[in-house]
Amino acid sequence: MESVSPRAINQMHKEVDSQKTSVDVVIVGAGFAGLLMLYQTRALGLSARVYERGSDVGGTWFWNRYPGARCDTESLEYSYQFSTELFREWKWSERFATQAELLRYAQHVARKFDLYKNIHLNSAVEKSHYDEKTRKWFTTTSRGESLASDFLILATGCLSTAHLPEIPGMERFRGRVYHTGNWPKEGVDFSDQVVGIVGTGSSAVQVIPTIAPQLRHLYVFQRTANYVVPAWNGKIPNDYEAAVMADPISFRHNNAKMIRAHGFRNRGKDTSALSVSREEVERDLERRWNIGGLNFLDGFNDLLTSSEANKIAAEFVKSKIRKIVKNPAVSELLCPRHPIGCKRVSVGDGYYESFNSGNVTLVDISQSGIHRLGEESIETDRTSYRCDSLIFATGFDAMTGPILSIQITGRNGLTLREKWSEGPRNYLGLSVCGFPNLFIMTGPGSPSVLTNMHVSIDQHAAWISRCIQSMKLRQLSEIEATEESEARWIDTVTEIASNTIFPSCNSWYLGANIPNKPRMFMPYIGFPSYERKCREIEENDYLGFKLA
Ligand code: N01
Repeated sequence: MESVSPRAINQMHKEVDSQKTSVDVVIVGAGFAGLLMLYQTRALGLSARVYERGSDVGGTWFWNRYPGARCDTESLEYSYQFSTELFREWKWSERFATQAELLRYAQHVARKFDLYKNIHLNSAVEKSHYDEKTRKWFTTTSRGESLASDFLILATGCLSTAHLPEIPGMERFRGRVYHTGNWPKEGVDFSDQVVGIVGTGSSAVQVIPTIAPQLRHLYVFQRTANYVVPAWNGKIPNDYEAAVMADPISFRHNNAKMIRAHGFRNRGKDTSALSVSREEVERDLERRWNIGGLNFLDGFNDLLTSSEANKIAAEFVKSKIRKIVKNPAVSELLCPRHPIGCKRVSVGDGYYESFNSGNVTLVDISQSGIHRLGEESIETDRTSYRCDSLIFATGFDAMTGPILSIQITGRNGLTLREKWSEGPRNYLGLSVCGFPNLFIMTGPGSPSVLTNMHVSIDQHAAWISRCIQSMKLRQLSEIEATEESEARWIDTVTEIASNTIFPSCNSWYLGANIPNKPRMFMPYIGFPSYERKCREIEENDYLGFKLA
């Protein structure tokens, strides 16, 4: 009998899939969330199609290819755990994985579970509207494809709409301009160039020490100084890896008990930093500084809720900056003025050290910003800096940007953009009143960006698929949040945040980095309580939802 290659089988599957005019589920995005959602829906015997704007899977790790890009959550935690076989077979080469390794991992998962056959690449979803008569979503893409589905699931990512600020003279600049969130696939050779980088958030913190050694000069334009803790990246210790692999289920279960769903092994005490001596708090901070990573603020239970306790941690990091950076004027400029943690703390090695190098200049633009771009320069109110290339590490229209870039129309012709004109109102972050059978993965209103994304993705994929399964079994065709449950949920998210230091500065969590974006604290703080609430709602026949 003639054998057929796996590639040919995949192609045949794809052709069959392409001829469909209706499926159970359309999923937007083939990042880690979209891939798992596809896997879960198929496991239930449902038909599904994923549309992905990129030319491959991977989402964040497909687009963010800038020099030095790597994850700030530890590899063993930042990986899928739905399959123990997958978990054990993939060997991470470092404690914090690089973008390239994370992309290879996403591709491996898509191949291993035969997911590519239902993924249409290079297909950006432009519009989707709900038809109340047929109770179906109709989705169209940039390639002119259109498909009806019972459910629409947005797995569009939280940090996937790059924000390029409007600066006068942008069109005049003759050199190359890059954004970290949209980096060219082929890479960039900056050898011997003079480069200007705008922004000092997590992306810049990784770019700066990586490219500085190859440049003639680097100008760093800083509007707000940033807290950066070390990663101390390196190989994963064999004994630690072996212990995790011996019992992945407990590993996962324990991490999910943490507020940010990671770092159980470095958990702190459930006591106030103000209930012990300052020396004891500083000893713990020193220990955590030497461990490296995002659990730096986990030592006590009020470093993110009491401004007095927070100040101890903030001062600790500033004392480190003053020790590392030799020029006192530069180190003062690098010392942040806001509470630590209200903007995401960055993790990276060698950032502050870069400013000791003769070819790196910190330019303070906190008072008057960038005035304009010249043909070959960036200009502030005082000085013009000649640059060959510019890197904008200016962040993203976070959480809502990727969702609202699609024209989504629900009941009575209401668009999601109109519905969210004053902020992303929803229930559990999962569902929006007026938009039946639409689910959002790790969106605003859910713990999302304040957690290990893999744990949140896993919880959402499982909850959504159980919900769809239950509806199919009960022959229900509509599920939708009520207006009251939505209002109560937004109050809950806001109230929890108001008891912390999070809303106290202009962060992207609040939408404050995007001109004219409505201010609303978007993530729900506390993975364990969120998970519990979702479970209770499900056990109470989807309390707060209308079912039909
Ligand atoms: O973006 P950001 P990012 N003129 O928004 C400045 C994740 N991530 O891409 O603070 C001048 O944090 C802005 O200044 P200010 C992580 O969750 C993770 O770095 O608004 N400057 C800020 O300094 C992270 O939090 C990893 O005053 C302007 C910078 O640009 C999130 O992605 C790696 C400006 C933007 O910082 C976003 O990080 C990378 C303007 N007009 C990213 N507009 C890891 O896992 C903005 N800025 C390690």
